[in-house]
Amino acid sequence: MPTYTALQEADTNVYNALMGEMKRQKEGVELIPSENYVSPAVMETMGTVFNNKYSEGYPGKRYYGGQEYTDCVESIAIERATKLFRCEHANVQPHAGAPANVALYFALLEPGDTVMGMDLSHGGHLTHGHPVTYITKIFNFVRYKMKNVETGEIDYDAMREVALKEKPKIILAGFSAYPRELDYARMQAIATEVGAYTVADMAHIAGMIAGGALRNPFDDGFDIITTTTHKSLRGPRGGMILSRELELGRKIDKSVFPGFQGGPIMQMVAAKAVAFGEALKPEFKDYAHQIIKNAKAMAQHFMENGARLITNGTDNHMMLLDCVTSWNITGQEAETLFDRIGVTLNKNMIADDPRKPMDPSGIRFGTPAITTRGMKEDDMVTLANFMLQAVEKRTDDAAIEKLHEEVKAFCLQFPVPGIPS
Ligand code: DSN
Repeated sequence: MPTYTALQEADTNVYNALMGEMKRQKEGVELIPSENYVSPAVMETMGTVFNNKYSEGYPGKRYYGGQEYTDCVESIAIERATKLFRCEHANVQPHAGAPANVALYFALLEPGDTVMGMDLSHGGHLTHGHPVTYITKIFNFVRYKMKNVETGEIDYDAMREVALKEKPKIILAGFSAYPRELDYARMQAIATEVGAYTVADMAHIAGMIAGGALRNPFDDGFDIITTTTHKSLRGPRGGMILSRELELGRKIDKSVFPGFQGGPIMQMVAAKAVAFGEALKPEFKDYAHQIIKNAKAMAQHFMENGARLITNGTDNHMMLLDCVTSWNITGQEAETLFDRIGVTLNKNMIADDPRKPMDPSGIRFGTPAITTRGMKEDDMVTLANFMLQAVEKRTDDAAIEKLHEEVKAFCLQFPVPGIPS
């Protein structure tokens, strides 16, 4: 475990903040579905001298000298990523998920071209065409939604109709707040009919796909997958673009660099290599399946106790709970209440939410991080009960403080990788 003695000597303020954050992570429950805890090996790699190197270009074709070892780690990352997701090409340089998506659009589209993605109000992501993003000044976005909010079924007939009319160049599968599986084969069939590329933004579910617990869109003929590497995939903070075929991958390489980004963040590329190596191990399969078992157990317990979950359950790692209908409190009030007992999650819009994004009706939470800590189905029931008790006793400060102590004692039984107990 790192000791951080150099940091302590050099900068007390940052050192103290780091110690506070380590304590917070150790003593609290992390339920934000896009967060996770990396292994000590991944963490160590992020803080290495690869930080000191500029490496514009790709292995074997760089603009600066001294690339013997950067070429080595980037090649390992690429080789492992393509093996993990069963595809021909990987670009491991995107700094994060949003830049990966933007670089992808510029690789495949001309200004004015159309992309069809999931409506943000039904779980899509900002980079799939929300008007607040600059990409909507350049490309045209059309949307699809759920047909049935009670089951989460996507309206594939409407998707086809819009696709036939609008002729999108990309049909985009993927979400940041949707708890069900998508029918990739059906989307691929629509894309084939209208001559569109198929792209899956699997940022949230990459770990479950890598571990074989969710379907791999490439198996249904998808052209491209974009992802972050730090969510369920349990790697360093960053992005990646995978292509089923090499030729498309070459276009994407040009778009990422020099089209969109400058030098790659090479310590993160090295850490991606380490994380992908971990994800190729058999125990990662167990982890991926356990994430979903845990989410289903937690969803079931909330529903048995009268909570309204959007789509009435989950197929993946994530749940969306309608706090207004379930508990007569807003999503913001729920987020603040759970913070007080050491449970971290995020307020979130629910499908067709009448409220505003900063004050929505729901919360979003999930299981990748707590599964990394070794929690199982029984522990999901314990955690859900802590949360249900907090809702019930929310006006009683002493009861909330007592619950906080109980949550802390519970958490300390499950070590966080890389943080001394
Ligand atoms: N911020 C990520 C999430 O939490 O879903 C998506 O960009």
